[in-house]
Amino acid sequence: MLHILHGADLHLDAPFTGLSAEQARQRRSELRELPRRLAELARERGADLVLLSGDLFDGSDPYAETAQALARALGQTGCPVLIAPGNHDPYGPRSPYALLSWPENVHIFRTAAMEAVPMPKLGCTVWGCAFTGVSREDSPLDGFAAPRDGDVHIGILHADVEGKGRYAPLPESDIAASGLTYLALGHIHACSGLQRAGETAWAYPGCPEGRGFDELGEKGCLWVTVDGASVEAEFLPLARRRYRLVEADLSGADRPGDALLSALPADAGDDILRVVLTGESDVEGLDLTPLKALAETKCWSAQVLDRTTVRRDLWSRAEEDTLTGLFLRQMRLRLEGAADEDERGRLEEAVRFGLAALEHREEPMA
Ligand SMILES: [Mn+2]
Repeated sequence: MLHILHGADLHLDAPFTGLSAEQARQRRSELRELPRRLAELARERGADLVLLSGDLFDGSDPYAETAQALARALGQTGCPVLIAPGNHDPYGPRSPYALLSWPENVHIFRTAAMEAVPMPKLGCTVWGCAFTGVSREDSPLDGFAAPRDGDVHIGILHADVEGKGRYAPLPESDIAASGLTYLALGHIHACSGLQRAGETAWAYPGCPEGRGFDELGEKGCLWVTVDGASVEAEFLPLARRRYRLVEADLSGADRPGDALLSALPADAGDDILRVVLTGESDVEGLDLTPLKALAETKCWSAQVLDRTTVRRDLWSRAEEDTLTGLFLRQMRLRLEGAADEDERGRLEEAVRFGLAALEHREEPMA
């Protein structure tokens, strides 16, 4: 049985453009901690292999301390580490992969063609290749087939499955023909979960830390167990901070701050939130600055966006000789006969939805 810790797309030294300069600096230093936590995870769980499928660095010229911290951490995994450089950190004579001295247990793939690294103690062979420039338009597995020699064959690549573009487009048919038991991929930043093409299982772990609101929620790596032909994968969260979207409905709220606070999740202390204010608000020209400060008492960083609509006088058109007028007169009668507050609330909501539908506006948020 083989236990593999599979990570990709760390993007160390990413600029974190959505944050203040101070917070971006803090994020970069937190990101630099990621390899250490990855190594700890490998050691604690007793991994047989660590596979890192490219884009470890955001650019080919990372800070020296970042590359050194990565090399140091990877020396502490207690097992072989294999790296397949990606389009953000291609292998080249001036890349940190060539310039830095890496610990003995770290193997870096250096060629665009597939290279075999036999692991006799583990009864497996790891095949991998590298981006050697910022793009490649061929499939790295074109014509590739691992020998049927009784070994378990594992692959590691930075590639774009079913992609058409410049980042190693990889047809699923090439994966199916590869003879690999597991293919550890990098490039796509959302975790794919375990996929299958023919007899080959493949997966993208996604990036282990989000860098913006297009990389939401829990992020991490994969713990892959290979037992003969059977492959299983477990997602392990690793992100220090999550990006999350939150909606705060201000409808009927006298104090927007209270509505905002009650919408914030209790476990967001370390997270980066985008709070979208919705609903009908009586407050014209909401002041977002104090609301942002208030939100940041419950999370690490917040953006606050105003998407509220100003409350309209619902009944102003009740006397019109139109369908809208008829609808409003009917609803007014029902409201007058409402048995309790609950029913009143539901009817008022029905009026808002009905008006939105009749006027072809977007439905108000319920
Ligand atoms: Mn990437």
